[in-house]
Amino acid sequence: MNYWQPKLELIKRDELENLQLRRLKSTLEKVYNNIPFYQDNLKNLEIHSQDIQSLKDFSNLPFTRKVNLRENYPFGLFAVPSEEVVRVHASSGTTGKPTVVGYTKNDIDIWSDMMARDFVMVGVNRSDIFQNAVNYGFFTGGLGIHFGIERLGAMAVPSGVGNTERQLEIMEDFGVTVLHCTPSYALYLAETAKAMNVVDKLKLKIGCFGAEPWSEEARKELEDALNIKAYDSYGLSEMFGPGVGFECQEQNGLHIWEDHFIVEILDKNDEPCSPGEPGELVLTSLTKEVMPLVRYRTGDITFSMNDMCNCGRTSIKVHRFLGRADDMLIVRGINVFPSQIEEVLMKLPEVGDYFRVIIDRKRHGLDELTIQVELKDEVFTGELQDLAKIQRNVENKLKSILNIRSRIELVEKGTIPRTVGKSQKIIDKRDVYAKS
Ligand code: DLL
Repeated sequence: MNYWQPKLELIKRDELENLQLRRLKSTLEKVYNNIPFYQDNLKNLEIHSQDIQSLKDFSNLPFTRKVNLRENYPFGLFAVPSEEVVRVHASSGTTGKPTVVGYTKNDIDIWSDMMARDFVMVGVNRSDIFQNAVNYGFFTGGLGIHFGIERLGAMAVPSGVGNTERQLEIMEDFGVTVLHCTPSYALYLAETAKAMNVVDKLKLKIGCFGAEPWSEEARKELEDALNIKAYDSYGLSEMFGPGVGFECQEQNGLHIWEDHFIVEILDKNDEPCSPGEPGELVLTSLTKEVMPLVRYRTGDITFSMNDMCNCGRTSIKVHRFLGRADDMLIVRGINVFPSQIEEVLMKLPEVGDYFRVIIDRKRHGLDELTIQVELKDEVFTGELQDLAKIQRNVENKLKSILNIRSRIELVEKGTIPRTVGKSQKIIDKRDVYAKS
């Protein structure tokens, strides 16, 4: 089986645009008639759903932001009565109330098919045994992925999070062939599998990793360590959850399903970026019933790739995510993305899989960037001068890419805390100082 929904996955561009326009009109009707936030918003701008006659008119519509979800906590953006809502999920930010999203039975169906599409795309089939090692709760990665596995008809192993050794025991005993978790947890699983000497006993062949940014180097590392093909999976609770974008077997960019979303990538002035030019991904949902969102600013930075994909799927492809607009650190006036740091570090043979960026404002209000880097065990020769050499090398490599000098702190393997879910790679201490 190559495609789950071939008609939609291989749809011609003009047919796709007709479908998008039809679905957009019905989405606008829905939000206009049922959601006070959009009623106010669109009325203020004197926009009526009938005004949208082509996808070009679309750019007149106002944006929706995460803060609008918070302001309407918990159910203020729901377009249907609560009798029709069969599930909610929530995602917690670093501050304030979580954002809550809801689903009708039909929303869950669409989401499950979207996930099944993704899994088939990377070669999963009904005979696979699929371990989902993420949190089953408000996080959409638990039930969202789970329902997709069941929809496809593979065997779901809902191992959840925690107890890494037990996770590996299950993987071995059940003959698990597909693994889904965050890439940072996958690295930890790989590290533990090596220490337990079980890698050769595993039957894994495919890894689907997502929910946080990761690098091409991390992919290589995971593929080698676990003998798998590793695929990037992107999604956000506001747009169902996982499944929105997924790599195909080309492993070169993520397909975003344009029958369900209108995709825009916008620059600093909110103008469309050309292919290859990084900008913020803005999504409009076309099929969601409980919480349709118009021009939602994801905060995620990527760029579109304009070549036709060899897999035959016609939907747009975007490059793996470079980070979030709000992850971008401005250090002494220079923009720094943690993904750039990761890319440099993962290429250095002495460096392990974990790093942490600490940014602080100490002397004379100047920002200082410290990067804690875990070294591989074998690098510790006991000779201080060897460490100093590595430190200088890491510092210079980073300087040449980031254009600012950072302080490198080499630490032993195991020093940086392992996480079962999304990892926290940046510790920004500057606010604390600003307040004091
Ligand atoms: O993380 C949904 C998900 C679950 C995706 C499992 C993939 C796998 P939220 O908790 O709402 O939903 O967080 C969404 O996570 O806006 C991105 O900033 C980030 N993110 C998700 N996937 C990727 C990825 C889930 N593949 C937020 N690469 C998004 C980079 C990602 N960032």
